Amino acid sequence: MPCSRCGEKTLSDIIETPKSIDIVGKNIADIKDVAESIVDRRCSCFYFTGCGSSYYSAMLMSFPLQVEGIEVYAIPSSEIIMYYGSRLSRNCCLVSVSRSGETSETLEAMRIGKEKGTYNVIITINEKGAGREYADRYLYIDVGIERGIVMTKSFYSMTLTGLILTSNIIDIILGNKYNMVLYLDRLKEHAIKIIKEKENIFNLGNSYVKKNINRFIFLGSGPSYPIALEGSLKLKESSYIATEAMYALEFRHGPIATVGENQLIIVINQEGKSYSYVYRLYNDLRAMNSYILRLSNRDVDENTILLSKTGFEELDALSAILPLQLMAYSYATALGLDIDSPRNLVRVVKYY
Ligand code: F1P
Repeated sequence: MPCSRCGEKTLSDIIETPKSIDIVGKNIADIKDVAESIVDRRCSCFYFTGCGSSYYSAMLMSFPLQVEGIEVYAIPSSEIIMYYGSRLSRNCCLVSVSRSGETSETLEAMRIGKEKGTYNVIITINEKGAGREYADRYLYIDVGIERGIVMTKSFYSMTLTGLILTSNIIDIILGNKYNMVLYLDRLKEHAIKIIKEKENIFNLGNSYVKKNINRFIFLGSGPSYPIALEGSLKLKESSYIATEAMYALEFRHGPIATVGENQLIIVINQEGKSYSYVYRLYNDLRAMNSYILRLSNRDVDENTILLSKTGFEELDALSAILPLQLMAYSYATALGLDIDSPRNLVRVVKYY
């Protein structure tokens, strides 16, 4: 039975995304200053870390640094504690992502880094997080509290902050000029349009419940793989159903056997190096009559939700999370579940 007042807090967080983009834009000078401090520190290796959604945020923001001569790793905080801590050194920069700035694994990863001499940066929306104790730079983005438990505007704004940070590092090192102000305008335009037309996405979520679809496979490539992971987690943590995410073309190697089941395949197909390969997979899957939803900024058909077209692939990939958050909200609500207080979830995980 659909739940009328369920998810109001989470929906209001999601609807604040355009305002959050503006607030990140107001922090560009601070972000640039942190980028300069990282370059001055001459970090030759970068570790990006976090937990849950914040780990996926860390994955995406690390992408622009995947260039010649820079060692980049995106690893969950727990794995740094258990396996990778010994590899941290003063040559490394550790960028931690944490909405609360209080998650125990992330704080411990930062402590280990500090002990090993890493240059520690944390990106957070909590002004007074415990992470301050271990941080050389504390990148606080004042988007306001997140009322819901699952991460929505915090994911978007921390990831955007991290992408501005890493693209600035590349700017300084390689002289690649990014027009971030123009990109943010286009990103905001897209967010406003998606929110204005949110009923279309709500109708999709409701239709999936009506069709008894309770298996979802999210496909993404390059910078949209972390978004596939986050979209899958959003649905899983709010509706408790079987969802999974994988690199798009990996679907051909086994999981394609599931085509024919009552499932939805969600293909994130942003313009960029992977575009034509993923578009071919999408068309092959359509020919196999699978339920499929595409998110793209090119070759838009009736089955495609529009992505932003900033010309910066990582940002266009990030733009996909907004419709996926709205879909998770509508699907949970149509099931009569309250995404504002998902079963077993806590706002801050303080134990491991
Ligand atoms: C990370 C996290 C979220 C998750 C839930 C509990 O928190 O695990 O990813 O969705 O809200 O907290 P944080 O380190 O970003 O505060």
